[in-house]
Amino acid sequence: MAKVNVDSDYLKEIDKARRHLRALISNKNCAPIMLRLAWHDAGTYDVNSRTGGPNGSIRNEEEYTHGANNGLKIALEFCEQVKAKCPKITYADLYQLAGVVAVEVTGGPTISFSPGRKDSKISPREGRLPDAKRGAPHLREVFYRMGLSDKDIVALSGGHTLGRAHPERSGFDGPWTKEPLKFDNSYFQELLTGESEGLLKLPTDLALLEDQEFRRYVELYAKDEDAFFKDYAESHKKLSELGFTPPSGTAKAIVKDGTILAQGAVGVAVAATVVILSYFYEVKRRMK
Ligand code: TBV
Repeated sequence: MAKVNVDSDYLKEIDKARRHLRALISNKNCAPIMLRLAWHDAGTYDVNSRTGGPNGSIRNEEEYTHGANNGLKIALEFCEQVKAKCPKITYADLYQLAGVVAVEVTGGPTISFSPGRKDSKISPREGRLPDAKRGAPHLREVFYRMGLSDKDIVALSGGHTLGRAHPERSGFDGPWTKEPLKFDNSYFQELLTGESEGLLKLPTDLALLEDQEFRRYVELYAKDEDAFFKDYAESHKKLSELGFTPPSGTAKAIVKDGTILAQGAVGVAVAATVVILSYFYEVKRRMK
């Protein structure tokens, strides 16, 4: 498929899709499964063969029927409702935007989003996502294959602040935190104290405690939510852009809080000039 033309029309479509996603996610309370969808589309990336990654291939029946993707058909169908209203957006961008919005509307950090991902019809073979029944060496093997680091592993695992496991999907049962629709650092606090009854701990969750390198981050994030939010936003952005280089030299936009303030070369030049002039004006005013 040809490159995605990220022009001002495409940026408008992204903005519209973002607003539809906000409404849909708050209506259906489906932030957790939308985040899981974004992660499972991206998490197949292989840095050496440059295959897999956030390319929308999870929409292929061959891939969404992989065992690790049990239940994600629900999230794919929610996304189809948005695709019907915003047909220009690629599936690859739509699924990643859904993940970013899911974190945002549940109170998590703002994650900067660059559009332009291409769709692929080619699905990787089954077995690239982590197996929840295994330990630290397995986690490292899978995340290093994506080109991600120990810090990314722990920060992204904090995504389990949202949602729950379902017996009919994964065989596990229950939420990780007391408020599974709120994005905060409680996943790490619950992991460390282990006091609350009935909360879920997968073998991969426990691996974060047993491995010294992982545990440093667990302890930091449990006591410092700002540090968690900052690292989470960086790691999530990396995950959402595996194998993707945002196009440059196409339409630029000045975006504040997800809203396009100005777009296109001229719009950006004008907006930048206004910002610079108002700065000088402010300096002059203060000197009086
Ligand atoms: C659900 C597996 C975000 N993740 C989820 C389930 C399981 C795992 C339950 C599925 C179900 O029964 O509905 C078994 N969790 C894992 C595995 C690991 C893990 C294998 C290994 C470390 N998860 C995740 C990342 C992100 C998530 C990177 C997001 C950034 N996963 C996620 C959410 C939900 C699951 C929000 O994987 C809840 C979905 C790194 C819902 O409520 O429907 C953690 C990591 O940790 C692996």
